[in-house]
Amino acid sequence: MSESCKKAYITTPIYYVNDIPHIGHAYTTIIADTLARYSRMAGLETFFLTGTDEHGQKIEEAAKKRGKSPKEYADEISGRFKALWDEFGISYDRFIRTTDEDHKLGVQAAFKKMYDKGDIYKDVYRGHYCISCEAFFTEMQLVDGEFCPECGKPTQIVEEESYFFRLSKYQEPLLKWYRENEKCILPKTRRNEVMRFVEGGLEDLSITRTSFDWGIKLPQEMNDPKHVMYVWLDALMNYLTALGYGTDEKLMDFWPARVHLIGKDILRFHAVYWPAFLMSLDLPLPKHIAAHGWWTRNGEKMSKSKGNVINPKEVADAYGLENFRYFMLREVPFGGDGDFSQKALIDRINSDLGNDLGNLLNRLIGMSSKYSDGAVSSAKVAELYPEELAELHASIDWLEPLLYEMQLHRYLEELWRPLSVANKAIDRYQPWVLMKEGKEEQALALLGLIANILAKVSVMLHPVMPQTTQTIARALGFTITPAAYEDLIVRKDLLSDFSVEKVPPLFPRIEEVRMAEAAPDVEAKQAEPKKAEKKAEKPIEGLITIDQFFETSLKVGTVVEAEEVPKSKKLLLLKVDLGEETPRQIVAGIKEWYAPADLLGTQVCVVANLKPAKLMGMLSEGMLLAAKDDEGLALIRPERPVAVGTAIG
Ligand code: ME8
Repeated sequence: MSESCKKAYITTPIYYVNDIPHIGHAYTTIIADTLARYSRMAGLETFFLTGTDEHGQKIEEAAKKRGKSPKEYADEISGRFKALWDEFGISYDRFIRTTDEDHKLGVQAAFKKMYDKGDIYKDVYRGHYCISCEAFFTEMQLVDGEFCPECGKPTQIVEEESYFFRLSKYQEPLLKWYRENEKCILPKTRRNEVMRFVEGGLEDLSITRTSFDWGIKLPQEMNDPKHVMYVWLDALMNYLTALGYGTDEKLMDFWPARVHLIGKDILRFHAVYWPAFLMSLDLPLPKHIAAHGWWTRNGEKMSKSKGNVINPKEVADAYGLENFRYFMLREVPFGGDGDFSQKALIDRINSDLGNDLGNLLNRLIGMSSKYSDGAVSSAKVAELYPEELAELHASIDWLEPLLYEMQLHRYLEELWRPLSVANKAIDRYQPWVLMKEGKEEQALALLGLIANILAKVSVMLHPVMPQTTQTIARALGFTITPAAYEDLIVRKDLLSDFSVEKVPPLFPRIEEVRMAEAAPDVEAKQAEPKKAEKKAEKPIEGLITIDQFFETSLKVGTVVEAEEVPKSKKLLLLKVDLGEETPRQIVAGIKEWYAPADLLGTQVCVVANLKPAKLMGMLSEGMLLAAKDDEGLALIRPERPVAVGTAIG
């Protein structure tokens, strides 16, 4: 682990209990879980915190609507978050609730400390308040003089006695912190945004309310019982109280946090208010505040009223929890917004996971059982395949910094490079040919290379797909542990000799969408049809559904053998490697346009699930895709070489 400290404290936001968990919450939590798992595997003492944010007017009102007390209501929704994270195997060390007793005491202790220091004073507040966002806005920030710039709901003018935090005092220290710590806010573009905001001037912040009850009271010795704390002061403090701040401080040596993971919606609170509170408490500032982008569905914000909220459990049940984890991290560059699409998820499962990773393992299992009765050795790998091994280790060296910069999609992209090295090595050296030619040592060392690639990729993929990677490791005779990380990744050792254990296919191909599409969007239907919809007045005939399309399995393969069919003017007999145990035999009517020698080693696109047929007495197990015009026939080929067996779609 290159970041020096031996402890890592990783947090998610604590989620409001006025909403049920959806894929946005799951996204943040899964990223944080991945970082925590990596950090533990890399030998760091790790503390991973998540939880729920339960005070404030919004929750008080939501509870009232349901005829419940705020606490009863908070218990119910908080329980749902916790149950989901437990079901998802989220490896949190504490699930904090802002209604926890030690949290309340810690917040009061912090308030007292800031007050004694002179950073909190009493005055009268008059401002525009949005209940939904629990935030005040200036006249200038309001939309049309009334509506909240964040959520669009009407704001209220609130005038009340309030305690204020001297935020203005921290304007310069904050700017200094941003300037001196290039990576304090990630992605870096967000740091610029925050700096512009702070340079615009900071006003003191109202941090107590008298207009509602459901919150933490001021410390008793302040003798001012009508005030409760502003929810954001209460909520942000969870990052400290979870470590025992103000009560039993035995975990405080985890502070400062390695990373506060958040969505971009709450950046201002974390990147401006929070460090200012910490400075006031004389505590060090977090190393990183990392803000990811927003998940939408069909380009729209998800909301309960639109009925388009995606339930993460439904996705996990339909497509597999770990596949879903991989997809979320791989699909969208960290910081950018992403639109959830089942088609994109299916593509990632079938292509990245099924073809690139799963097939490679199947090929190793198949070939090793055929050539060496399952025995695999690393003994000759370094000597016979030094370039491939160097490429593998070069990719791995890149990975950790990518993780620390929250470039999770690039981390996974880079991690797939060694898989492509392995798939290409098989195509290039063709172990079945080596075996035929009696070059057994080379063939078996190639299997050793593939096993080591799979092993190291599994270790680095482990934090994202904890169980699947243990299954791969089991097939390769080891278990993923911090010790295995140390050996295979840090010391770059190779696997000890082992006998391959056959495991069932890890990523069975998914042919069709498995979840119902979003319920009709009532609001959108009532709105003006969009331009694109207007254009599509005349329906295109013969349309098929995505399910129908996926009924055809199209794959890329490499021609490994080609010869003419005797006595036929039209036919060539081909063997095409589709990443399966043995190449497919395909009889293709392309002899008029292609000579066998031109085809050898080139890639073609194959209909892979066609019923086998006999042509001139020869079995044909697929069909090549081609286009024919006046000038003749042209085979359809990928624009660049891709791994054999890659699905087209
Ligand atoms: O803001 N896409 O809680 P919250 C991506 N209690 N991420 C999303 C998302 C989406 N569509 N929707 C929600 C609060 N999130 C406060 C936090 S912390 C001291 C207090 C995720 O329930 C994302 O992480 O509104 C976002 O920042 C968080 O949920 C907001 O959760």
